[in-house]
Amino acid sequence: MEKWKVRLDTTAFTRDQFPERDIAEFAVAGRSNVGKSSLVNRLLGAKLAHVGATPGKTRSINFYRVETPLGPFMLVDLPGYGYASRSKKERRQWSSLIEAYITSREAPDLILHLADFRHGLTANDRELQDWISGMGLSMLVVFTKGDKISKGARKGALYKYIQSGLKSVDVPIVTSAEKGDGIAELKGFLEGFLSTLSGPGEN
Ligand SMILES: Nc1nc2c(ncn2[C@@H]2O[C@H](COP(=O)(O)OP(=O)(O)OP(=O)(O)O)[C@@H](O)[C@H]2O)c(=O)[nH]1
Ligand SMILES: [Mg+2]
Repeated sequence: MEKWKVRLDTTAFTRDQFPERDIAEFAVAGRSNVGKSSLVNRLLGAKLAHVGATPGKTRSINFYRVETPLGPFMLVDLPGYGYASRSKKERRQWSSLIEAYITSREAPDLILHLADFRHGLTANDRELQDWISGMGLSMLVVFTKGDKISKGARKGALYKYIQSGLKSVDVPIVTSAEKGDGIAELKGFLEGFLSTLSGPGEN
């Protein structure tokens, strides 16, 4: 697999700062602290996104432009949801920014829905899944922090989560941003997905 070339394209705090939607776009969504920015860094092979030990690290929407042998795409790191101890006003601002991102311009081609492999999908995650799928958008569930579960127990845990019902265009990928597990698989999936997208505006 060839290396991807990446750069931070745009940091948006308001809807008028979103870049034009002229290439494929994949967004990374999930609860606060689930490991979105860590996965973005690991996937892109660069320490571009800020990672934090306390939830609520990423407050802006960050657009990373990625060049691959199959064409360019934008990888979008979203702020996390479900962090209860923020003020109500702040939580509203976040969800309205994310809603604006999804609805005010052409929606992303795929949403990577990240969930902590130790917990599976929470009530908040299910709300997100219902909302996204209700709009007819595609999601791939990606489990994070896979290193926290012993290798022998991973298959069983994955099976249990699939059984409990989740919306995903393919079998969820179990990753570890820390150890690198599942990263090549996710890269391969995204390249495959990219190659299925076509039409005016793409590439
Ligand atoms: N063990 C382990 N820890 C991880 C992994 N990925 C992320 N973390 C840790 O989880 C914490 C949160 O990581 P972030 O990448 O900042 O999470 P985020 O989802 O971007 O968080 P917000 O921006 O606040 O929504 C950090 O302390 C990371 O070091 C992983 O694969 N394994
Ligand atoms: Mg983050």
